[in-house]
Amino acid sequence: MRGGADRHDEGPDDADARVGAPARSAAGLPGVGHAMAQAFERMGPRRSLRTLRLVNQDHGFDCPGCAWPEPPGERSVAEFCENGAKAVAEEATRARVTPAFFAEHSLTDLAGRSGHWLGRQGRIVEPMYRSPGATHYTPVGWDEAFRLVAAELTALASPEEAAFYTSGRTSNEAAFVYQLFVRMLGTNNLPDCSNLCHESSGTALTATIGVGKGSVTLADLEAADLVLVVGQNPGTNHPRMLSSLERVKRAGGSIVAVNPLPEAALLRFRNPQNARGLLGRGTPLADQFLQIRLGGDLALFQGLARRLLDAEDAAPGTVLDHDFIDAHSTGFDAFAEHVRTHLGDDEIAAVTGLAAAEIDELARRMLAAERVVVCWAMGLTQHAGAVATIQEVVNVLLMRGNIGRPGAGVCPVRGHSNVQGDRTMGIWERPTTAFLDALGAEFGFDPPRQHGHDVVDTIRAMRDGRVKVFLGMGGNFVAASPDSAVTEAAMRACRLTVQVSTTLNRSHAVTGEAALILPTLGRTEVDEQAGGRQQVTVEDSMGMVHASRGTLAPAGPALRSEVAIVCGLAAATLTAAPAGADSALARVDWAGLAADYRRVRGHISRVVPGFEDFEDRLGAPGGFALPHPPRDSRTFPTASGRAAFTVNDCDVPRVPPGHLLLQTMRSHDQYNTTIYGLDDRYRGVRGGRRVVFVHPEDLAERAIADGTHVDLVSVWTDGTTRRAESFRAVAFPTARGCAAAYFPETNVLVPLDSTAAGSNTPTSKSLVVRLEPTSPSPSPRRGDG
Ligand SMILES: Nc1nc2c(c(=O)[nH]1)N[C@H]1C(S)=C(S)[C@@H](COP(=O)(O)OP(=O)(O)OC[C@H]3O[C@@H](n4cnc5c(=O)[nH]c(N)nc54)[C@H](O)[C@@H]3O)O[C@H]1N2
Ligand SMILES: Nc1nc2c(c(=O)[nH]1)N[C@H]1C(S)=C(S)[C@@H](COP(=O)(O)OP(=O)(O)OC[C@H]3O[C@@H](n4cnc5c(=O)[nH]c(N)nc54)[C@H](O)[C@@H]3O)O[C@H]1N2
Ligand SMILES: [Mo]
Repeated sequence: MRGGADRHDEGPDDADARVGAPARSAAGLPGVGHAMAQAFERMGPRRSLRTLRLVNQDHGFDCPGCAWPEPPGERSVAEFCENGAKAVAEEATRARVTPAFFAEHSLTDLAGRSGHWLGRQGRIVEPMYRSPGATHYTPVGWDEAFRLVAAELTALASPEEAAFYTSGRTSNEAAFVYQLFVRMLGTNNLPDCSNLCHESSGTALTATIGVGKGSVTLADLEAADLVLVVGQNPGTNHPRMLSSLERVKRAGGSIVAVNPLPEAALLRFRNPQNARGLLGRGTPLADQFLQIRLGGDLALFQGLARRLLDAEDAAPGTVLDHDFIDAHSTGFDAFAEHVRTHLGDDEIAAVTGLAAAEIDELARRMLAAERVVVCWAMGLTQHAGAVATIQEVVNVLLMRGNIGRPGAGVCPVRGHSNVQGDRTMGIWERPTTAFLDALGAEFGFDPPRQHGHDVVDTIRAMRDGRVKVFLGMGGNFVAASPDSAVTEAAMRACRLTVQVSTTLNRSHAVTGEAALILPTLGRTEVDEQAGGRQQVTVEDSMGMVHASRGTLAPAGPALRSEVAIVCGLAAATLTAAPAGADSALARVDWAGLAADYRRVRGHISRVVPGFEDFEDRLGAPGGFALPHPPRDSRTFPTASGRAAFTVNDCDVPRVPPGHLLLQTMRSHDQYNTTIYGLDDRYRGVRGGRRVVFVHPEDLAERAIADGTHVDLVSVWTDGTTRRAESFRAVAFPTARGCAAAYFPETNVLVPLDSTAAGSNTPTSKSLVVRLEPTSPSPSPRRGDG
């Protein structure tokens, strides 16, 4: 199978990368310099300084960069990072995508452009319509746009023939009215970016501790005496987390990094928020670096669990927290029996690529630590065995009572700035009965009970003609989803696709027969409604809810807020519902909700637990914490009322001879599918993205010289292959047998059916691939970067 986003790149994006040595530390002055250069280029100096001053301040807006929490109280003037500045600049850019632009560029033209080029065209400022089969978008009024959507939705044989995607920047208020609209329409087809992201974490944590969210606060993390950072690259993706890790070190704690790549920031961090970090050598962060093979983490944690059991046998009563295990957990005996008898040392060594002595050392650190936090991100969640792996992490923490007390716990580090809040607001294809009951009681209707489609199932349903209308609340569904060729064909098979967006991306170019682009305000912009100037709210990765108020003038006068767009769509669609439909549907005052978001928050306060007195509590500096029973009172809302030890089998992909495991990851110059630039500074790559990092000995074994161009060919168990063309092989100190390349270019390689058991998340971090050289000799540019 061929095709997808990677085939159409042109211009500078396809240029050969220049490759130099990877960095040995992260941030410091270069980080500040890069942040300012990006901001000045896109926003100009005055706008940059004015805007960046307000990021993550009590009276400013929440950084659209990531979901890492803001420290309470003592915020530094610049509570943002290099990559937050890039995210702000992307939104606050002065470039505009106007109707004249769309008159000039056909859909075919746009589909031939790279993601980098599309994003750089700037902010979309008018609603645009592609009438069925048309070659170009043309301007359309808002009322007409709403009428077009309503006509398609009400013409469907069933509401199940529509799907409503959400990316994670949508505010709580917009998410709440959105899911209300969709459920009043009659479906739970609410796929979201979580399905591609931390779904495995939510699934594993709900099964074991009863809450699908992390159990630590920022204070807990900083009070830990051992922090494991597993499958995460915070130097690029959560730079403000490094300040917390630095504080862990200053307080005498230690840090262990578990990663196939020696990510620069995990090794040494120069904090740009203080003079020492700006100019000095910085703080060495990781006390131990375990260079694990892709997908080896479950075996590592089982090896660790066995060592803890052995230590308990040697000195009974000194290792395990028997009081906790007896009073608060189930399943310990079966778990211990399994760990003792399941994986042998040889298997663990083969799967992890780690020496037994390395795991011994980690076990000693665990035994010496009273308070342990494990942090993780996509390196754990995007594997076939992701849910089992995260459950094994929980097992190891439960053994010594490391959940539900200060300084200890689980810390899945979320991606999008409000992805966790969107889920709390009901953006979920598998809502709980309790949530639906509360929603139905508040609005006097009977919400649909049948579970809906997640992302992968939505693609299958569009491909098979079972879903005909797609609406994307932000994001870039086409480029972010797996199996690009399949996803693109699925999208093109729809009758109507609608994107609510800030900037241009591939999902505007690869559309259904008819398509709409509805341009929306970003987080940085003033949101003026009939009821006055509005604020919205977000929830960070640690369950803190706070307000966000935009301050910049909107990118154009025609832009509408996400809340206003949803309410407009709902008013047009639900009142047009056929006679006999539940009359409650027509009773919601959508215009009133859009006029004053306090009304939306009023509804949220009565539907979503933890939001009682929402409006009043918003005033507190730094916001308020949502309840988390395991953290707050060591109560576990599982079926048994206790935390569950689980038995997990090790399931790693079989790698045939000559093949490698490939992970698809982020460079330092991208935000998911938004490509800011073509460098990956910390990994020593400049000016190009089509690179594949491979261990020098794995290259030598294949007689592929560093710098050779190769096609990446993924092989799937059904015998199909998928190809991404022309990547420069880069000799890199990754774990043996493993390779790494950037997404979204490599999404063409991810088979739609290759997903994690239990969470259905695509296995973007473990693809079986082979390298097929396309150029006989290496190109000569190595080392000049
Ligand atoms: N600047 C910037 N910030 C972002 C984003 C962005 O694109 N740009 N994206 C946001 C989003 S939505 C998310 S979800 C997060 C993503 O944050 P990350 O999860 O840090 O992002 P990835 O680039 O996917 O990096 C995965 C890391 O896990 C490691 N890894 C891969 N496989 C394995 C494995 O099997 N075991 C172990 N132990 N490690 C492994 C990789 O080497 C890499 O260091 O970042 C958020 N923040
Ligand atoms: N191969 C591979 N694939 C992956 C991953 C991987 O590691 N490897 N990671 C996965 C992960 S973790 C995630 S979260 C997904 C991300 O999937 P998405 O969230 O769908 O993708 P993004 O690239 O973050 O979306 C960017 C677009 O969002 C729009 N946007 C930005 N801000 C706003 C806003 O405030 N409002 C609205 N309405 N629109 C806005 C802009 O138009 C922009 O082009 O990708 C997933 N895909
Ligand atoms: Mo994500």
